[in-house]
Amino acid sequence: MPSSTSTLTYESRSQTHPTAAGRKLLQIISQKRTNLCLSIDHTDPDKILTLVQKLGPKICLLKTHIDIISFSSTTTSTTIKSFTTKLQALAQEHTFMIFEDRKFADIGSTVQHQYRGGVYEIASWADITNAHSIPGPGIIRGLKEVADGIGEPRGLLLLAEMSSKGNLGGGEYQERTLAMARNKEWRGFVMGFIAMKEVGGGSGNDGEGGEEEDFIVMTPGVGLQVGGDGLGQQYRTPEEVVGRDGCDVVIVGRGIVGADDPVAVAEVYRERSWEAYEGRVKN
Ligand code: 6AU
Repeated sequence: MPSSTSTLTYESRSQTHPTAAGRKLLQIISQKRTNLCLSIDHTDPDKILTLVQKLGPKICLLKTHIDIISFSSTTTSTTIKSFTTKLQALAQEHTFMIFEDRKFADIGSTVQHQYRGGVYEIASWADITNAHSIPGPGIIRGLKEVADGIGEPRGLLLLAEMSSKGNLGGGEYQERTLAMARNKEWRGFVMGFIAMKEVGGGSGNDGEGGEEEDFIVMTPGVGLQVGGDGLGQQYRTPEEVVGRDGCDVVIVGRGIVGADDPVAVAEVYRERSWEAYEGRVKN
């Protein structure tokens, strides 16, 4: 019987994770005692930088949607490059990684341009990005070729299931996404999944050699109470997501960004998500 990754500590996984980005993230999680990813879904670049400066100590990962930011509306000479350079400096200062939530979904050749080039040059500043598995393995191969040319650890998450009501993921789609992720060709690149519960994991599940397989599961749709947003988003609590369903990193956007006191609320999310993890690995 394969053992479950969700019973292992972040610290032990940080020694053995097959991707460099995954090892770095698991080390940060373990050292800072935070499995909280902040989804900074703001459109004003200056507000983002101010908020990230305050929230940096609470998080292991900052998730961006670079294409929702209104760079043209700023009065400063902020360019995209100087903005992403500032984010990288904040990541260095507060020890967190950056995840651009680009959700690539095209053929390998097209995503290479989208990842490397355009106005955002995502591969140059984002440690982690994500992709849909719908186009087939060529999307992973294309992204990996770009990542390999960067010279810094780069990790990819595949979307196995979404948090939104009626999404087509999960079930057989998730199984096929997992099978795609297991290909040895990208063992050092595909670090995990966006999913709603633990995916894969354990010894004897790697397809070859018998080493432990370890996919980091990051989960959006997390709130302090169960609920929704009227546009299909569905919220579950940190206890359900981390404690019961074995996910590793909680992704929280509006629950923190829209709060009157984002720092105090982020601490509640951090504490509850961390305690849910501690309870899980003790059992
Ligand atoms: O906490 P929220 O609802 O304000 O924000 C959730 C964030 C948003 C979504 O684009 C993203 O998480 N997201 C994702 C990701 C991270 O890939 C997948 C998904 O299934 N649901 C989801 O909400 O920035």
